[in-house]
Amino acid sequence: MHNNHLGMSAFQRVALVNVRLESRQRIPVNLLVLAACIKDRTRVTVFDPDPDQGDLRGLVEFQPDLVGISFMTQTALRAKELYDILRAALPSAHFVLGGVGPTVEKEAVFERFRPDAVVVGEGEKTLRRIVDGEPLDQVPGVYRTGRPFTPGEVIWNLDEIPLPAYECMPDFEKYLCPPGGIRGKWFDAGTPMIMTGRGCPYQCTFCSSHLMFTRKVRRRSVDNVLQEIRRLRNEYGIEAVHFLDDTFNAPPSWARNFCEALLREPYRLTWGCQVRVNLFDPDLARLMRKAGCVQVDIGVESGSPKVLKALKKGETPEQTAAAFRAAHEAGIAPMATFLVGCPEETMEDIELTRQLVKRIKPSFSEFYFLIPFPGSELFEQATANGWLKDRSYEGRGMVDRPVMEINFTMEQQVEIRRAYFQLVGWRNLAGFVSLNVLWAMMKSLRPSMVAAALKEFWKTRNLRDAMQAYVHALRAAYGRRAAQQRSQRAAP
Ligand code: B12
Ligand code: SF4
Repeated sequence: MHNNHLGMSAFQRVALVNVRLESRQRIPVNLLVLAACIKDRTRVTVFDPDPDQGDLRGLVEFQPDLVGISFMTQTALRAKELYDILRAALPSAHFVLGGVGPTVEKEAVFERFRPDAVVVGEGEKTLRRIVDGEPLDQVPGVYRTGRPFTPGEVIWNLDEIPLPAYECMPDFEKYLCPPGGIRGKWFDAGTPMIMTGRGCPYQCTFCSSHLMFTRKVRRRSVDNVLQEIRRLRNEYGIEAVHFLDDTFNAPPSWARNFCEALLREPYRLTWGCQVRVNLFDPDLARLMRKAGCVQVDIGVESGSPKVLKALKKGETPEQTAAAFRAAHEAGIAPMATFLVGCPEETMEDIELTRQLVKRIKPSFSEFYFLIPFPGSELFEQATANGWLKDRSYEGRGMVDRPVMEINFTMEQQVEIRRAYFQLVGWRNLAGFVSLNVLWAMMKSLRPSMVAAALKEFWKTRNLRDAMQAYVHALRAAYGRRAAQQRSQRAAP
């Protein structure tokens, strides 16, 4: 039986591990921030194992005495696999689990994994206290079955949180790779993500964000965010970023102040973010465009007022139409996400959504099946009404098939989604593969990438594997380039 008490001693080597299902890589900003909080106390490294490569050697060779694993509900199964492998390979290490997955299901996760601790909520202060060797029962935010639980401290002043410690990720430069996360554009150094705030005051029934960040909006100071941007530019040559806040324009005054401050900076930055339509207007759109915003992602969900009400979205189709108009007119590409299989949704509501799609002309549209994540109001409704038919979404990442039956069968939902995608087919293609991207792709092609792809195809006769080999070679080439440029910048 593993010792479930960490005792008073501090840890010498901490590994923070991200769990992902796709070979597509995104900088694990949350873990880099956590690393920044403890790097003055211990040696810390952030790992982001590629599920397709399956190589955990670097992590095991690091010989951590504390392993922190981060996952969401939809990556929980992969997290358990990784946990079992690492626990066997590192028998004397201690294990803590954190992230939205453990936070919304702390009891079940503790029972399933039996770790030393589950960290509930924001991890910065809790992890620091664990690393300092405080007895676990005294650390707020630590959950263990059968022990008293005190919620962790909310960090009200976000400027207290240090900037992400990119240097704690051994192959960080590999993440600075084109095309980046802004559709239809190509950035040689990729598009790192920045979080400028936490907390959202809205009540959407499918959302569990408040369990992590509360319903009170907290924003970093504009200057604090600019420091992160300047560092990314000066050290890594970044030209574009993506803001991953739930709602970038809450409150709109913060977004305005940020844009005005950005315009006073001596460089130009290209960026994208997520906005709510009820807080977006033509003036803000124009100002954001002037400050470099080229893409806004908008959770439209439905074209039916009745469905929006059932989801407690707090927005109307009219507001959505006005916001899309404002974005198009300002020259910002508005991207839309919609939900399929909502409560109270009938064929008339689907028709209203189709009409709205035609009216607002999103530059790119995505259609998701509605998933009831634990901790959300929808999850309670789904359980109470017997809507949930399939819980396997815990292992599947991007959710590609329905899991509930409310008014439509699974087959009908698949058909509805297919018809939606048909409606936006060309527009989606144009939003994604612009001439600019095609030209940049051609220019970036290197014989080594083509050779890697051909070799893999020869071996497996599988086009997907060949594409993946190409992408790995591309990342490696850009990673080497970014590392080289970084050392040149650092040289006196
Ligand atoms: C950016 C984002 C994405 C991005 C990138 C995700 C990524 N892995 O980097 C993309 C677009 C890919 C994405 C996709 C999806 N996402 Co998403 N996403 C977010 C978003 C907006 C921000 C995530 C983030 O970086 N937050 C900032 C950091 C600082 O917070 P954090 O990760 O929670 O970390 C803190 C704590 O959790 C804790 N912590 C985290 N890890 C660890 C580890 C240890 C050891 C410790 C001690 C502490 C700790 O400390 C951190 C600092 O305080 C959140 C909403 C949100 N507000 O968080 C949704 C969210 C995480 N996504 C969600 C969902 C549902 C999805 C999708 C399933 C959507 C879909 N329908 O396909 C997919 C699934 C992707 C996948 N393969 O897993 C849900 C998750 C619900 C759940 N129960 O799991 C959220 C909460 C949104 C919501 N409204 O409900 N997402
Ligand atoms: S879905 Fe977005 S707007 Fe709605 S409550 Fe969650 S974070 Fe807020």
